[in-house]
Amino acid sequence: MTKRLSEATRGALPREVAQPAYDRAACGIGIVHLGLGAFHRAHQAVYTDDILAKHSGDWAIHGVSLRGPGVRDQLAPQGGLYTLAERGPEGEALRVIGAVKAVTFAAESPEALIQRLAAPQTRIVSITVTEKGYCHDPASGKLRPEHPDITHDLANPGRPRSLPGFLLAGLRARRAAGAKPFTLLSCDNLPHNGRLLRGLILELAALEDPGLAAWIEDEARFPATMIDRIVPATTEADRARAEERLGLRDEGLVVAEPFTQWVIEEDFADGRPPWEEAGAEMVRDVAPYEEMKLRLLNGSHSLLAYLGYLAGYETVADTMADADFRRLAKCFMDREAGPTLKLPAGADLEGYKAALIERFANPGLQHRTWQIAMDGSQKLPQRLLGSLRQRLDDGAPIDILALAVAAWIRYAGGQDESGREIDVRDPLAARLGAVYAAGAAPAGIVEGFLGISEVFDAELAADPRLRAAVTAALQSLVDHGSRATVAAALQRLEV
Ligand code: CS2
Repeated sequence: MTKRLSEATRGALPREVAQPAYDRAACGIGIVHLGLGAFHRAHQAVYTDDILAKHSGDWAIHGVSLRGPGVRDQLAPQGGLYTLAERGPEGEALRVIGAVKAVTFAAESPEALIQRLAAPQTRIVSITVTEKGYCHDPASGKLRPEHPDITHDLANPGRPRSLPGFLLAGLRARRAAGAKPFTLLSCDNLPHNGRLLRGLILELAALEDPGLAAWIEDEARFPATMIDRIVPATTEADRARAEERLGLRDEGLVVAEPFTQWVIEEDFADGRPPWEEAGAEMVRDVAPYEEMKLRLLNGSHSLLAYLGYLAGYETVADTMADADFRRLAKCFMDREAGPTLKLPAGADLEGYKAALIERFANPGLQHRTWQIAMDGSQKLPQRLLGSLRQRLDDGAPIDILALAVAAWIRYAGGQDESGREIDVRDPLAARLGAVYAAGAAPAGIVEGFLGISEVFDAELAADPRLRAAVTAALQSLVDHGSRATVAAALQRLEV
């Protein structure tokens, strides 16, 4: 059996594989990261690795999984080391990342995690737990006190389960120790992620102890971020291919596109690594960057994922290889999502959109439409519904936005175009399926979906233009399928 990647074996890596040239042992842990998925390992951890390579310093990462022991089992035996495979149209570059020094699974010892959060050395707690990890209502941005993990955490504040519960426990322990709070750095694809997280923590704290809530309000910092890099889930085929090149087995491998971007609000409670030296952009207001990214990149991604999946395409690159779908994505950005944006100063909108088309088409990435289709109920509001609301306010056409919503509904119904079952992953999956089944015909189905208040606010739900456009699109998807519907939409739009 091939040996595992680790400090002891990495000396044997081939020369073409980059690896940490700094003394990992000398770097103390200053960041706790909650949600140690592939995205963090291919994004923030890489920026931090660059900084450690330049300056050393106490900014190494303690990575924590909240959901299961899998990542811990992949990384702990490797001393936190893993490989980043950067795949562009021209090939693949491999680099071993050393920034993650400790890896744990929260549920195994919640007390130990709280202690780590409370330790004065912990200056930043960064977060990538995906949309659903925030235990909030996506349409309103408010905490769901009835969420099972939140009720659990209110009853067991010393042994929490949820992201807000752990953050609050860490803050509580720091306050008790007379220390200042850490900075809470949300790196999830949520609108105003810093402000959103702050609101949720304050709501939870207020339910427990108004004094704690007031202290957090005054002292804690929640900078917003815009994060961008396409990082598909790693497959066994990826690991086998890397093993051939590395000569070592790496269970923690992550695969990403070459592009990466990180925009961070300059608002930290207790220092930060000089991430700008690794290419991050430090700004006063992240909102225009974030909106541009969520509405163009993620909006098109969801559009392509639902329509592409229904059309039988396995990956985004496969979907983009179909000229009609590519034109639809371009038209979506040009005519519907793009015009809603307040652009960041100096932004090159045309260049950005053109780059997105190329990034989606990257044949080196096997980004499954099914993966992006996941958790639609949590994603739609910021990706599509913000643009929709604005277009409706402006009296502007919403054809493609409505088609995207209809494709999500069709997908969430749980059966593909050949009648095969779809493995719909979504916290609301059971309800979505039931609403679809109860609707019988498209008008009734759309009526039912618009009534899901976690996704559609009352104003959107009541808009007759939205209802009519989504119903017509769903009717076409049901009667003619995704490909024919896309072709007809392009014809109508004269693209
Ligand atoms: C994707 C994102 O899975 C998804 O829903 O749209 O993960 C996307 O790849 C990233 O946001 C790109 O930065």
